[in-house]
Amino acid sequence: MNSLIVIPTYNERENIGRLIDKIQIDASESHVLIVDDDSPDGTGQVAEELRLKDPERIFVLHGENKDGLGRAYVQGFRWALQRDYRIIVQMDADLSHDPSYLPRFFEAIRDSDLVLGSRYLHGISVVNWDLKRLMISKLATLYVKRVTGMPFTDTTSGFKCWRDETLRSIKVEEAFANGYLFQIETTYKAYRRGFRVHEIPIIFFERDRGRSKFDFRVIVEAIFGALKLRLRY
Ligand SMILES: Nc1nc2c(ncn2[C@@H]2O[C@H](COP(=O)(O)OP(=O)(O)O)[C@@H](O)[C@H]2O)c(=O)[nH]1
Ligand SMILES: [Mg+2]
Repeated sequence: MNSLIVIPTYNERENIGRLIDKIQIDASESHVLIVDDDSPDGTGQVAEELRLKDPERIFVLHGENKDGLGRAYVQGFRWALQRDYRIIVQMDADLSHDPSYLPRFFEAIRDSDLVLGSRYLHGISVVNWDLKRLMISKLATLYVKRVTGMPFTDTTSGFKCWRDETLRSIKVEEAFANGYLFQIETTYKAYRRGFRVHEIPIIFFERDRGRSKFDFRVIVEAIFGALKLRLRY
């Protein structure tokens, strides 16, 4: 199986090495693409050092500006689709997404076109979030379900596994959104085209190092954007 794990990074110097070590154990066959946006903390250099240690498996793209998560993923997916990867995973760099779930994604993608890692499939599986953050995320999910009609329990999760043909078919390079809305947009396009989208349960661990980049603006973008998606696709 020809798989690539795409990891966007912005100021993840303390996390990226630990994550790559874990991926090495849990998905030793997979290639990894780090997409760094010229992080001021030097994540890009750390990524280069990791690449030099294992140049057949680890690749790095360096963006010039912090253009947001959606744009970083579009760059990474384009790179993947220009090569012959059949399975493409997206995950955060901050260890919120545990690589030990990767084998389950690879298993589930055998009879799916897109697999979503869900924090809400069996109750609430989030570690170390305060009540405010949890409420925002849960309400956002309910709202998105209502507006878009998607039946999934977690539409803003960033731990996902794609078949290459699904990404090609939804024309992922034309995705307009950033932040959480990027996750909603790409899943919605796959859902609307009738692809088989399945959820598997994951436990999400809030980062213990570095800082979250998401703020109020990203949430507002997602609220209005979900309506826009419904009108556009
Ligand atoms: N390349 C790139 N990565 C980003 C950007 N914004 C966030 N990320 C990465 O996207 C992932 C999720 O971001 P994070 O701040 O942890 O969001 P949260 O988990 O929702 O709090 C992390 O790996 C970040 O380093 C960006 O503008 N460019
Ligand atoms: Mg995070």
